[in-house]
Amino acid sequence: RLLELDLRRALVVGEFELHYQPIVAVASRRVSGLEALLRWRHPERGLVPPDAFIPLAEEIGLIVPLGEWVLAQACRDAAGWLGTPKVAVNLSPVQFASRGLVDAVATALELSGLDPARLELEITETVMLQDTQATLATLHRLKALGVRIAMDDFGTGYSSLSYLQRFPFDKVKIDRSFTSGLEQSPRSNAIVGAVTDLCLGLDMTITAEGVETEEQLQELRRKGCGEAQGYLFSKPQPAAEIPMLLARLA
Ligand code: G
Ligand code: G
Ligand code: MN
Ligand code: NA
Repeated sequence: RLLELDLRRALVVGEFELHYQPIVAVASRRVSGLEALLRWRHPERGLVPPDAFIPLAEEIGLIVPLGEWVLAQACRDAAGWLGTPKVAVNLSPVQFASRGLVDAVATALELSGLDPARLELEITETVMLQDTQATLATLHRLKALGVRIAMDDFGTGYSSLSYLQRFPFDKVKIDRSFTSGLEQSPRSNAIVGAVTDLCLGLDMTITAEGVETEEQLQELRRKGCGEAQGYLFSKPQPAAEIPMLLARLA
């Protein structure tokens, strides 16, 4: 279990870093928030993406302390940014189900001084498959802290409209597999339109992920989609680049 040892060591010696990708208001093109995306700066392997180590971190329980580090670091970073953009943090289902999650969020907010309304927690549909009562209780405790909750990768998992009815989401992020078909695929186009209308009706923000072209952005604008995220605006950037990015896109 070489990788396991390596991963535990990485957290201790501080080899993880956060990159950030802007989330932009479709109408104004202003940055409304930034999503924190975890990277591992490995001494020999270089920059390792999360898909390569998060499943193992979940398996060995390291995702809990690692996730706490992400929460604390993202809140600290955001508290120092110019203006008041939100910061979005991805939560693993394992981390979501862990006992200390709500306390970890509260602690990250307290130590950073970040306004809770500027913290957004992204959870996937997998979380909803777990014990509904416990999930609902956790979501309400998080909401009581004043943070926002977003459903990530909407449409790819076991999407059920009942989740939108039962759980207090502030935002839905529609998966990039739908965005990428906006122009060529009438089906993807119809799905994005329907999900946008649904979110508008439920008073939730909708963010289209993976926006890569100006044409996709215009189509999203026509549909009334509130926010967009993707390479059209920026790839995820190291934390140190964010002040300049904010000055440029503000
Ligand atoms: O940035 P990239 O496209 O490589 O991210 C790949 C996946 O890793 C995405 O699905 C994203 O949600 C997930 N991810 C990125 N950062 C974190 C994190 O801090 N915690 C968890 N649990 N998942 C993350
Ligand atoms: O699952 P989640 O939405 O958290 O994952 C976000 C991931 O999507 C990030 O790792 C990021 O690198 C990737 N991503 C962000 N914007 C784009 C885009 O415009 N095109 C593609 N192909 N990937 C993107
Ligand atoms: Mn995400
Ligand atoms: Na996503």
